[in-house]
Amino acid sequence: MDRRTFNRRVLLGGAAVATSLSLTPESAAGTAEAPAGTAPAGGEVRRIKLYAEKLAGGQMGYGLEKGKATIPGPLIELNEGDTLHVEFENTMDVPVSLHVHGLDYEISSDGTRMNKSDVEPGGTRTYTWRTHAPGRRKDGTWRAGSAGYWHYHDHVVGTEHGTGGIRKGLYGPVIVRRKGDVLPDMTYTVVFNDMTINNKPAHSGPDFEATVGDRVEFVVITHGEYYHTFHMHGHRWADNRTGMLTGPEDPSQVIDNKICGPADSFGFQVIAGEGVGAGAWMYHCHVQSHSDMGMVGLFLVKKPDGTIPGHEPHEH
Ligand SMILES: [Cu+2]
Repeated sequence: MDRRTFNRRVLLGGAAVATSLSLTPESAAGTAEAPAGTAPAGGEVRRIKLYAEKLAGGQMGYGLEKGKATIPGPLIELNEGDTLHVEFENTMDVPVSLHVHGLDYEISSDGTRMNKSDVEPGGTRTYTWRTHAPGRRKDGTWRAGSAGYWHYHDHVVGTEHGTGGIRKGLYGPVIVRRKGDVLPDMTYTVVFNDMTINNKPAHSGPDFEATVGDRVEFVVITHGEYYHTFHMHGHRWADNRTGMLTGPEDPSQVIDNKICGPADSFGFQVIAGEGVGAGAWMYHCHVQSHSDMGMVGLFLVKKPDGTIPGHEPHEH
């Protein structure tokens, strides 16, 4: 089997998510084929190209191809043990960088001006990110694995902390999966950035679509000046690494609302419409003034025939 098919979305041959990244491994040494629907063992070396670009309206974004930058930037998925080389090109007229949270990297991949790891206009630099599985240290203490919902962002535009770059849209999600993790049918990213969601104007979403029964993964990230609370109507998740309970005795709290401060990130999976059915389910920041100011979008859960009861599509 083609090693690129580690992603169930690819295995199933459909419902691929545009922002999902199917990474090309250079080496599959030491890995075992995993059953469909679960992540295989890690340990692959992968390589991608990433571009920083100017977008309309003074915004900026990351993209996997020239002219295809998006806000948020592309989802980067890895398995614990993988190494990723990101060949990063700056197509803009100001220095920019790539700084990741949660993963292992040497100081030369820090993505800060202080460590001379930013990229001048027109320049290229390879950032190397590594990940690892949990394990015991020699002293017997436990070292956490890399698995989690993480993110990357610029660290140099505007200020030496990338305040201007982040504000303009230079951020994106990273998911590191553990062997055996359940894979979703689709993944959506919600970034509370100052008073926007994904840098969109207030009261304009973004909206996310699914069909009843789909396994939908959400990655939630905050950037900017404010604390926010992510709330979704009709759906709940577990407040742990995966957002899923491991069994009926799993002590993780089940929640439908979670605080997310600047540079925090978390993720979870839901079964769309489980127990509640199709509908235009709101998600929003639950700080009341923030909801009122438009930090709201819709989780549009369709019936199998494509309709959504009680919902007239409209600009909101
Ligand atoms: Cu808020």
